[in-house]
Amino acid sequence: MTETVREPVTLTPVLSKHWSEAESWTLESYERNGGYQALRKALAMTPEDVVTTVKDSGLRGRGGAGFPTGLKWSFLPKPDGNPRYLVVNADESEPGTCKDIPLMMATPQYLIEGAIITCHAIRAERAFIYLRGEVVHVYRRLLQAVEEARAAGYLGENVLGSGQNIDIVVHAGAGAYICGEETALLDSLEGRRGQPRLKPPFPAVAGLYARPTVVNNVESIASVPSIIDNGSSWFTGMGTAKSAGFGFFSLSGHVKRPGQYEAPLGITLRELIDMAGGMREGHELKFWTPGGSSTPMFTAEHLDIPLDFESTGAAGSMLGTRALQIFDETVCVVRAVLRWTEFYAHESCGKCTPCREGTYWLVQVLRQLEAGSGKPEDLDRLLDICDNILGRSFCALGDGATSPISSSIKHFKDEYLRHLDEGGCPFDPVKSTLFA
Ligand code: L3W
Ligand code: SF4
Repeated sequence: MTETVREPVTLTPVLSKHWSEAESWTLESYERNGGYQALRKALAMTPEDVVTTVKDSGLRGRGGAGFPTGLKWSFLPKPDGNPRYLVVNADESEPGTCKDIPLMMATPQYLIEGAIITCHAIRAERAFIYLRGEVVHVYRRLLQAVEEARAAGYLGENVLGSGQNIDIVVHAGAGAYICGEETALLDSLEGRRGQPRLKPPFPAVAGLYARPTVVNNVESIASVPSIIDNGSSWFTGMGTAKSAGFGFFSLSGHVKRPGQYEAPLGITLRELIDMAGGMREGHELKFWTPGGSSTPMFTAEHLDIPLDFESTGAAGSMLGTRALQIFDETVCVVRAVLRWTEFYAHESCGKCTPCREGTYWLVQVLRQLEAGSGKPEDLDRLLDICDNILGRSFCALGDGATSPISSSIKHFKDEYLRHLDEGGCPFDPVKSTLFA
């Protein structure tokens, strides 16, 4: 059998290409680097042709679920003269996820231009950017970026003389993880308490104010100008057959150079760790998340899994937001899982019983186990509670809360039992800090 030789993977800086330039966030800098040429090109195309280009590019949602972006746009019913909306999900909150905020801070015009092109494609006159409330610096940056785009004629009435009116509203939420779930986000945007809605109907049919609405992640929309500029085959030339293009891989934790690595989908963690200068000196990889804590954890055995939607799924996890949290051998996996589970219990919106009650009890059992005062049967109890949450919750938050627990018990059962044998945590928390 002949072995397929893989081309060496290199970084593909597109959205991050100009991050190191002075004042990269200004419209002047963006235009100097070719910004808003894609909008001119898109406005000369029919909305249907823009949708087809994005469909052909194979762009899939960069917010975690990987739904095909152009297909989602094509689900909108035919225009009937009533409003329809674009809503950009900028409520970045998944533990470890830190790609949208740097993008909005460094080059917000990618998002603004992408949103205007998307409005043209779906025949919407208004886009909302729903931002996490705590990040006041990003809010200010977006307000400034929208203002600059409006003053230059890219937003407002008669955009670039096209006869179309398109505007953007930046809305800061109150800081709740659940408002990153698209229907809870819509409720929050409408002024209600953010809690998920029953689907269907999907937002594409009945979204904001019950009107057809496209909800897309920041990175998905920011990728649109480059696809229009360079064509769909440029995008499909990167990545894998079913996971096309490039994306941010956010490395955090115990690597020498944590940060954003923009690379083709299908790159492996081994390649990314090499790019990040390796693990911190004298330490080795113990466990990692491919896409935030809601994605089942991997170990050193999974270093060569291509980070694309299909391969991560086949290996028992999911690509998620490509938030690669890297932990070395100094970290107690039980402690990390307890910390994530406390987060889910705190952020559970309380609408459904399996998640509201289940995440509370998961924390109680994990606290006992981590302190060494639990019992061996607590492991089965944890799995049993997970069983009662997974697939029985109203939204993905409940399912996500079970991922770190079930995957850590699968890979590190002995470490849970060691806490019981030793009557406490065998790890020194100081050694796991980045400075130890
Ligand atoms: C019309 C249909 N639209 C699906 C749309 C749907 C949505 C998109 C994906 O969860 C995951 C979650 C997190 N007609 C449709 C349709 N759609 N069928 O497609 O839908 P879905 O339900 O698969 O995903 P979701 O509810 O959006 C997202 C995981 O991503 N995650 C990410 C978290 C990210 C953050 C963040 O900080 N950015 O919170 C991490 O793993 O667990 O599984 O638009 O309407 N027939
Ligand atoms: Fe709310 Fe959790 Fe139920 Fe989602 S799963 S609706 S966050 S209680």
